[in-house]
Amino acid sequence: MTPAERGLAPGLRYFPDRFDRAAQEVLVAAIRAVVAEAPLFMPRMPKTGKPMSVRMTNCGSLGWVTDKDGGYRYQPTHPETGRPWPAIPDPLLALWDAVSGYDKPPEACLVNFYDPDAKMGLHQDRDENEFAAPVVSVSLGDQCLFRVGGVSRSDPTRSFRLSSGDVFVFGGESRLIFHGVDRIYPGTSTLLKNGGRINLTLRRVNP
Ligand code: MD3
Ligand code: FE
Repeated sequence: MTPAERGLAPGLRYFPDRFDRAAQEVLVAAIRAVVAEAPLFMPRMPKTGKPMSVRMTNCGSLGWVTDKDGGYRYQPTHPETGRPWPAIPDPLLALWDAVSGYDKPPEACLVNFYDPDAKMGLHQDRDENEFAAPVVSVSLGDQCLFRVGGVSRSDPTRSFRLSSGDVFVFGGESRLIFHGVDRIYPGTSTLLKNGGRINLTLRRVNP
């Protein structure tokens, strides 16, 4: 069932298998090059310093980071190397142009890497200064159980499986919905040599 068929909020668009296998392999190679330049780091929750189970890096002029003392934020440099983030790979810029409906390019591409036991709790993405731009998400590797709700935490949620190559666009009334990743299904893709899942999210931070 598609998100629309499940009655999901307007503004959410789903492009199953937007990237075919060959295009997924090109993306993975590009992301490996990003990770070589900007190593995955372990994000920590504000105040408690509790590590998240997802490892992260970024490309683009800004990257999303979080640590105990600084909290959630976007910054132009890697938190450990201090170097600028690498450029966003061309196929992702082309995807943004094709599906975002927004006239300026994305500033940030957050790269989330999930081991088989990683997950991400229900949350909103609200660290950006521009909510008129959508968030565009690309899934690569193992399938996951993705959950989306409404704009209030207490709104009912629905779950569905995301597969490698799938693209979601969260715009309009869906831009501030709660969402999370409840589990990874190990061994459901041969794309990544050592398994796991990569999620890429393209974001416009400033209007
Ligand atoms: C709905 N990532 O990085 S992607 C995140 O699969 C994040 O790694 C998840 O949530 C992942 O913040 C989910 C789907 C997604 C991303 C951003 C959204 C859904 C969204 C922003 C607004 C609404
Ligand atoms: Fe999110």
